[in-house]
Amino acid sequence: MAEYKPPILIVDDDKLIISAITTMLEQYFDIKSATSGEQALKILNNYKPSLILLDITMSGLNGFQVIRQLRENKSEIPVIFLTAHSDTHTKEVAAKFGVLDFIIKPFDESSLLNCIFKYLKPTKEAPKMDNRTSLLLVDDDIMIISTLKKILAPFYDLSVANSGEEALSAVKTVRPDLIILDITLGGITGFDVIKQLKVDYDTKDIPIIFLTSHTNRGYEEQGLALGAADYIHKPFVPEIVRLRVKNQIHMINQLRAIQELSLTDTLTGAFNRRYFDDRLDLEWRRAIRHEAHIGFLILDIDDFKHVNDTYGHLVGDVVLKNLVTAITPCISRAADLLARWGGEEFAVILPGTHLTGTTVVAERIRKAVEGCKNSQNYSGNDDIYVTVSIGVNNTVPTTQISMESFIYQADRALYMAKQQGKNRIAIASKEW
Ligand code: GH3
Ligand code: MG
Ligand code: MG
Repeated sequence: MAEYKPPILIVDDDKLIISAITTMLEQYFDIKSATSGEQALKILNNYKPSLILLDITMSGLNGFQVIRQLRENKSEIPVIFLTAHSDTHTKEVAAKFGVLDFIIKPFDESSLLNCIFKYLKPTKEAPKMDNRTSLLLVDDDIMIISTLKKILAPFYDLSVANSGEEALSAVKTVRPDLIILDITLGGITGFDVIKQLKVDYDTKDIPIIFLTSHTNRGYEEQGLALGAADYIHKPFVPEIVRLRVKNQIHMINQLRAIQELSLTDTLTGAFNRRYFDDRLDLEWRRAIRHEAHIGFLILDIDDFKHVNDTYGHLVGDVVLKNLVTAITPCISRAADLLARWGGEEFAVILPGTHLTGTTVVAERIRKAVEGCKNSQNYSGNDDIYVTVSIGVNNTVPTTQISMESFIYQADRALYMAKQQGKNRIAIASKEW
């Protein structure tokens, strides 16, 4: 298999340097270049390299201005400065904006490669950039942030907050998978931050690692009692921090895999009854709060017993799987939900949908099933077609209406559809 070449952006106003670096690196990396700071920022609008090699002295926007702008735009792409000399000011700016390293001009191929390889190497496979794990680093000490960035930037998407207040607002926008949190910050403390995050349904499960110079036992006990996943003392050994973060991320990923398994029906891949019950409950209460409509369908395969009796249960299973594949495109909104209700029955929740819309979706599903030949995963000679009957219900829930009676009405409508000849939809009456 071909190696994955991580993307690098070279920014230098000297075309000869760009061409020299490109020649040295193109064997290992996917190179793009910009000959000015302005051009670099434009490219970075819709290009996310794994690393930027950034010249400092350029006409127009210089390297300092480029990195300042990037960080102001919340971009934490790792940067290495290309420079003829690294004076005190350069070092200060580098520390402030978390620059990984310096490559001092003039350089030769091996020093360039050695420096870059410390942070970035070609890999066997492309990393899954879409679902890269994101970390939020919270510390008011820029040196700590800079050290953390060096060890973590190659593996995770990083965001930074310099105060507790900033952290709380960043959590809302970034939705980090893990937070590394200092305790003593300028305003509210890390303890205040964790307390607030733990009482919010959306943030209570984000693991938090305290990284603090408070080494006394009381603090550590308090941190862990508040629900922190781990507690690390400053000064810290960078590699230990990286490994502890890695362990936490490993645990989160396992937990997510288990959660996903526990929510889906193994045969069809649709959501299972347990998840359905939770979501219906949630959507019902949400609809009460917003005085919004909720649409509900219950569908049952017609004469499914006949399919099993004629072709066997395994083919019956294939039909169930194909049914889910056929129905899935019929429900398009993000909040819509299809679940296996049990056996050969399925249910659909359509939050925020009026009766007309609910009926349209029901009819669309009925047609899609009717037209599905079930040739997928089936190699027999017969064309197997099935149909469904669908009970439709819709209401604007209030505290006076019970969810159970709402479901019962849909079930009655389904029974009517069967009575009236199957392969049809029937709408529930409020009188039932
Ligand atoms: P109706 O039109 O009245 O709904 O008739 P029907 O034959 O579909 O209904 P009935 O309730 O008599 O039979 C349901 C059938 O669904 C019988 C049962 O074996 C089958 N079934 C339920 N779950 C599964 C499953 O997971 N796999 C297979 N292959 N069959 C299933
Ligand atoms: Mg049934
Ligand atoms: Mg049936």
